Amino acid sequence: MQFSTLLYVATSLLATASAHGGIGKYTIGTDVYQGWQPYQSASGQKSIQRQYGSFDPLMIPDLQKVNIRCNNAGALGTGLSASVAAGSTIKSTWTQWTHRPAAIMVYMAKCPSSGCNGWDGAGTVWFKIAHAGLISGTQQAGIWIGDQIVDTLSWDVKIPATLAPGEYLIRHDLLALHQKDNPQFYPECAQLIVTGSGTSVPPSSLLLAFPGAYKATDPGIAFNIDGDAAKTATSYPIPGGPVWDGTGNAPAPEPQPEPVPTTLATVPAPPKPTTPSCSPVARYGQCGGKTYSGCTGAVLDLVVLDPSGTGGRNNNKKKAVAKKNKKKNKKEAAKETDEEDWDTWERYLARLERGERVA
Ligand SMILES: [Cu+2]
Repeated sequence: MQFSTLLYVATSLLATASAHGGIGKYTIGTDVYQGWQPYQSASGQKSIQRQYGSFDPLMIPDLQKVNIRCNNAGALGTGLSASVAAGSTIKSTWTQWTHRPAAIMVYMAKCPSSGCNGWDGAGTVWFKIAHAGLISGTQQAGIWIGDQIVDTLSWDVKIPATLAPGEYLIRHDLLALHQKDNPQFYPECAQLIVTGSGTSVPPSSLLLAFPGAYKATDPGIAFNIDGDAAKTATSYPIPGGPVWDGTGNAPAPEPQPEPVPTTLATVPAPPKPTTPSCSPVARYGQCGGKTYSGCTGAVLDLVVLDPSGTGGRNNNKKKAVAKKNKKKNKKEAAKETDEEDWDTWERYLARLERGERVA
């Protein structure tokens, strides 16, 4: 074998070994974060991305292994994290990608208070923040998000604007579907420090575990792109459940206000108060002079407030009382001339009874 042939074979083997793909860098604003370099020595490498071994895919049997989480056997961080504001965009750039029929899923997981670097992402802690699959056309002949990634080698994902700040892992997962019933998974994780004033975390019903989130029987995983159904189907069921919409539980729920009725028909009218909000005072009791500061409610039964006229009966009653008082006053005044002051007081009260304004 000639040297040139040997070189060709060697180059082909290397190309085969490193076909497929992996994220090589993350760009946040103007900051570029180098990804893990699986074909360079692990010694001394530092990256926001978790260590992984190659651009080779994980397969169906790996769905039950810890490798499916971050494409390693639990290797932890190398001390670096990228700061990113909630609501901003992370651009992932793949070193290479070759499979056009492919979906992408992106998840995050809140790291414990000790931070991400020493945490392996175990538990039902992952929530999906973005995904894409079949863009247009049929499964077999249409345009997939994988086409875009082959063409541009990049994809943007937005950190939910409402997400509570803190340390998170982010997990990108490309799913190649070009081989019938043999899906290939390409997950990688990176460490983030999310900033901002958001208060939301996803509801527990949306949280997933890796391994566990994917099953071999999921319709998007038990998938035959060569089958008859793929010739006509114009949508693709992306694995891993729905994307969190950014609303949901606050980490430390605030006390909730009283529920507001939404349907009048189901809400009885509030009962009328059985006691006035201001305790009535004895009749005339409020006439204590300028300094009086007590309840003024009792005066209402003296002043005519009856625009409809239906209270005429009460008016007649008051007039009768006043007349009686007047007659009584005359009689008493004749007998007791020294009670003039008292008479003045009685007349004052009578004017009040008639609803006249008195100084
Ligand atoms: Cu591949």
